Amino acid sequence: MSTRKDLRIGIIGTGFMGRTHSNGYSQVSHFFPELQYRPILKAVCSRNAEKVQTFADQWGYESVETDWRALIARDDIDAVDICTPNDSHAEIAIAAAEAGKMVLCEKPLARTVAEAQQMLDAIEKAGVANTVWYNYRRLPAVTLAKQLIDSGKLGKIFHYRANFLQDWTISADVPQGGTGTWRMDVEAAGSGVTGDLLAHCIDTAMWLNGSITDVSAVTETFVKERMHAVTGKVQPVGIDDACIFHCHFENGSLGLFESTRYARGHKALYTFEINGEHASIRWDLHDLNRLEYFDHRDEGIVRGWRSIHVTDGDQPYMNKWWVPGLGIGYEHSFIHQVADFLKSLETGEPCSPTFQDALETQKVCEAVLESAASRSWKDTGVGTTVSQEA
Ligand code: SOE
Repeated sequence: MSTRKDLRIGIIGTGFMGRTHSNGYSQVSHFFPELQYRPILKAVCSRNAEKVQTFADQWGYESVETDWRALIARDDIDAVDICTPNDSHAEIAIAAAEAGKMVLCEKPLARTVAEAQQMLDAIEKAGVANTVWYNYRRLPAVTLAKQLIDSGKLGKIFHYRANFLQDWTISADVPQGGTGTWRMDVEAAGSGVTGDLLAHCIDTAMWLNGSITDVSAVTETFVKERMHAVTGKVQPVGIDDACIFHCHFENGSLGLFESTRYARGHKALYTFEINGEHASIRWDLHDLNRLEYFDHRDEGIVRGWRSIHVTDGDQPYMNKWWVPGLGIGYEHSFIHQVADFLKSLETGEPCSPTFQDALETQKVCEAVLESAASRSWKDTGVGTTVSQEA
């Protein structure tokens, strides 16, 4: 007799993230057959009845809803997955937790620290399983970077450098607000590149290198007014188009981060490099199966950057896929997150990044924006504050 348990998913939102998550649920049981829990695509919700039915048919959801409150009220939903724009994350997550549902929330957790804190309070009060989709942690090369750092191979870490560069908003004709361009509207998104892109870099950085304690940032909004897709009016732009910050980590290392949507030629260039006493590593989303590693302890005549193709069975997650040497893609990070979430239900361990972890990232993002606005250093409230110790 099968001992498998169903996890009945209700997903809210049918955009880009609705698709990546749905693919994760659809694939996971094929590749992680040992897991006790199996996701069931129970219901999908979106306000547009025609669109949501098309999405349900395409992905195999059993039913549709056009009001998220109706989805949350259903007895046949165990876990609510939030794939809506950022301005509805808090309301939905809090209501879902109060209804006793597990909550999986797309990043960033919220628009502000205050919202994120309320969400965490609701989750903790309800005692429900939760996770936030900072998916890049679960690419095998990034997870391998974590293993190398934790094993002490790099030694003391001095520098952490990350970029997330895009170029899709350079034209002043790109509107703000509405489907597809809500990320340009500060009301819907909370911020620009800081919450959308740097939040990824910050999540990875704090996972790999510990807490960011204080920051000094500069932001710029290159196009000051844009047409709003909903109101049809030209309105001031409230988001940061670009952000650069430097920071201290709790372990004494220095961080340098840059993100922009104005780097012509770059569509989604997420890179990081970490320099330690003995070794360095670097990674590039455009070559996501590869981790570069330099170890000063190598014999001098062959010392140099190693290019590790992270596709072998003893490397993270890769025994689940094809055969050594064959790569995987962006979508696998979401499949891995679903697998790890399902595993966490078996073990009772949290599935990081949890709402608590994502609140820490939110604190760094908010400190970055405050620092830029006030042209001064800001403590993040995460970890021990270096500037206060000095
Ligand atoms: C923005 O273009 C975006 O889609 C982000 O919202 C995602 O989080 C990032 O992974 C890719 O870029």
